[in-house]
Amino acid sequence: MFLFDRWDLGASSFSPLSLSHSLTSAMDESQIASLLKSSELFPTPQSVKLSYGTAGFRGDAKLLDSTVYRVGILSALRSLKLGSSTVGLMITASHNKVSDNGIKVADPSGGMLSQEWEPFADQIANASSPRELVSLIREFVEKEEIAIGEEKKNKSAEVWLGRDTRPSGESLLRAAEIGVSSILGSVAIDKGILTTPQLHWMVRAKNKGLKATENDYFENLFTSFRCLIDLIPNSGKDKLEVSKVIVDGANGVGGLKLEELRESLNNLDLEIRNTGRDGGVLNEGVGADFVQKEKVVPLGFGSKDVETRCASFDGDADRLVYFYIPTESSTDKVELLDGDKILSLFALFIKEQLNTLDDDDKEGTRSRLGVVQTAYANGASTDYLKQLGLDVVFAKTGVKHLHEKAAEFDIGIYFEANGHGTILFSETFISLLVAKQKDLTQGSEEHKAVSRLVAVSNLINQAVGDALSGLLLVEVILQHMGWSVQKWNELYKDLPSRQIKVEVPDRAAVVTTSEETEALKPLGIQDAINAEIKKYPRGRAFIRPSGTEDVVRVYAEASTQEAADSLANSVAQLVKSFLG
Ligand code: 16G
Ligand code: ZN
Repeated sequence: MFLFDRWDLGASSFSPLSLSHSLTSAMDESQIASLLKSSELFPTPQSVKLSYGTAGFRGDAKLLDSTVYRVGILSALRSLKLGSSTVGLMITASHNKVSDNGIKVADPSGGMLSQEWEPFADQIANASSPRELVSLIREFVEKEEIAIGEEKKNKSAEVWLGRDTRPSGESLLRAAEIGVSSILGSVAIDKGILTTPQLHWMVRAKNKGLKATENDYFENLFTSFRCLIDLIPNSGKDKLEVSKVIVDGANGVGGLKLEELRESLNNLDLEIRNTGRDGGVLNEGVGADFVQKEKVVPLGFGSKDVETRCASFDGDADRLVYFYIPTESSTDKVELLDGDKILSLFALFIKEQLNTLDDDDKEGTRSRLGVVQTAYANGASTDYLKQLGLDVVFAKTGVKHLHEKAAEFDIGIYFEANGHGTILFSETFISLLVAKQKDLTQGSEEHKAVSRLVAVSNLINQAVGDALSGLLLVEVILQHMGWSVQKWNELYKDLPSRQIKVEVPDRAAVVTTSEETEALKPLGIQDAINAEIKKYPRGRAFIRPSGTEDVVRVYAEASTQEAADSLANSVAQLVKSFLG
């Protein structure tokens, strides 16, 4: 009973003996001892309610030790549950301010943690004592039939850890390591500073038995990029008016990694700013989230860059937007090319390649190309995609929801307007393409089209949205088309839009349909919103509870900016009156 001697178990009716009995039904004593001992190092902060949310736990870095430690435990269990496959653990708070941090889990497929495990993540993160924590873990491993403890010592869990450049990352990483190792025999491997998509890519590659180091990631990027460059039709090569691209690295990890990659990219005129080396602060007045939300020039950019093609990454480089400063601009406003525009460019290029193929092949390889957007997608982009003849479907906000829907297509392209997105190729379709590539005559248009598709499937991250691979794909498509950023921007003109946050006593009172386009609760609010929408030409509006902040979000668009503002304000008023 030495295990419990050091524990002040309070005045509850708890008996060490009964705990020992119930715990050992799923875990042996040495396992329990290990968990109790390590959790003593990480007391939970008082009065903080934690939720895994849309994309992992986030908050003030000073309060996160115990959460990160506990997610370390969860990731080891996840690995054990899935036959000791490698699981990823990323320490980042993406576009949040530098004093925040966060943690999210990459499943063995390279995708987000299975949603079925999110309630368990919430429970253990909020357990108020080591005793409660251990008993929650015991219940869970029993329910999930996960064997842990002595008997698993030889076939252990493996967790790969990555972190962004935040100063709090290193000590949080140590907490995660302790969490992982507190599940006996589990191994935590520190992969150093990485972008979020790099870690997802590496985890996916490892579990597929492929080469999975950071160098392999870079090599894969530049090999497939060069392959696409070599496949550019001659006529396209000289047409590009502005060849240089300037990248805003958000003073985070993305700019640093792009610098490493640049060594091997001799086909790209690239300038990188806001790498964080020159004293800039992570995400402060810079980065994809700032540029997309504020539509203004990030720090480090200005009149000298007028009309030049520019791109912004977010703090962990899983989001990408483009922008340029128009000549006539007297303010610091930029012309934004958001996730919807990137999606449209990708869709156009892929469709062009598929058309080349399909003309020649009526028998069976006709593909199903689909695109996935959220309710935030600009209405003009949706019209454009439909007019291209594409199948457009909608998903709830949050990458995991879009990813799931995109995976239903042979080629599924998904993007959120905020710049997170990628292109998924189904395994079957890739095999078909590779077989076709072997059959077709080298140098034929069909062979080139197939080769481009295969190269895109290698270049673009199949696990999650990735600013680095997204940037390279945009760049090569623009060169292929011979387009400037202005020409690309003309694909369609965004409808003016406005977003507002409304603070309410309980945002959970808003319940929406699965695509978030209509509110089911509070009763009557949707009718009232519809009545407002009717007043505006091309009006559209919706409300949804945020998954990352304690607010209800309002989105509105209409044919003019004044109308979009006014519609958003009226809907915000409705939210206040129904929920205030
Ligand atoms: C998270 C999501 C992002 C989503 C945003 C919505 C991931 C990796 N990130 O940042 O996709 O757009 O949350 O935030 O899933 P909201 O619920 O506060 O509007
Ligand atoms: Zn991010």
